[in-house]
Amino acid sequence: MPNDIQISKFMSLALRHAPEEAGLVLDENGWADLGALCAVIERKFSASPADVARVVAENPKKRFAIAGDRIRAVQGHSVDIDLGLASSAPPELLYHGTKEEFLPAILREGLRSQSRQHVHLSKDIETARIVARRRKGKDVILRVDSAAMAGDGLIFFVSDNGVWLTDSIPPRYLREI
Ligand code: HQG
Repeated sequence: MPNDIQISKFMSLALRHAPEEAGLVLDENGWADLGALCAVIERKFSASPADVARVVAENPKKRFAIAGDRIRAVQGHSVDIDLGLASSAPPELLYHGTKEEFLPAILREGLRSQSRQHVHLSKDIETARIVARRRKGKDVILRVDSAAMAGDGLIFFVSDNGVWLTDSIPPRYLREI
């Protein structure tokens, strides 16, 4: 029985960051050939296309989308693709989970997308805590005044799996909670 978490991590790597490591090419919207991905996963993990379909369907964060014979990651990319999302009006407040060690820089220069295409924001504090806990150190949760940002003309997107995305966030919209 292949390990679904290992397969999911490999799919995230291939579909978000390093498609060349899986011999894949992403189109301008981030789509890859599903058959080609399945072939790589079959070789690497002895997992079948049905296993890949299960990993996609049962992924707890719904990280991947299949459309016909194509597959893509729905957010989290570092490669330069356009998800083609329409901008959306955000809720009044959004949240960002991070670590205490990053706080001085964040309060000085704002939230930056770092290696990814967007800053990732959570719709509630609990989700932000889960994001923060991925790294070692003391958790910090920032409240984002998304209503004020939208009022100032800054643009938000929401991915198919409910992650809010924006380009960057100046410090004046951030408050530690
Ligand atoms: C920090 C996971 C210093 C930022 C999660 C974060 C998310 C700064 C780190 C998704 C900074 C970047 C993304 C600044 C931001 N100075 N540090 N100016 N601005 N940072 O992984 O939000 O499981 O790129 O706070 O659930 O942690 O992969 O972003 O700590 O949705 O699907 O720089 O990844 O989703 O780290 O996580 P990341 P993130 P998946």
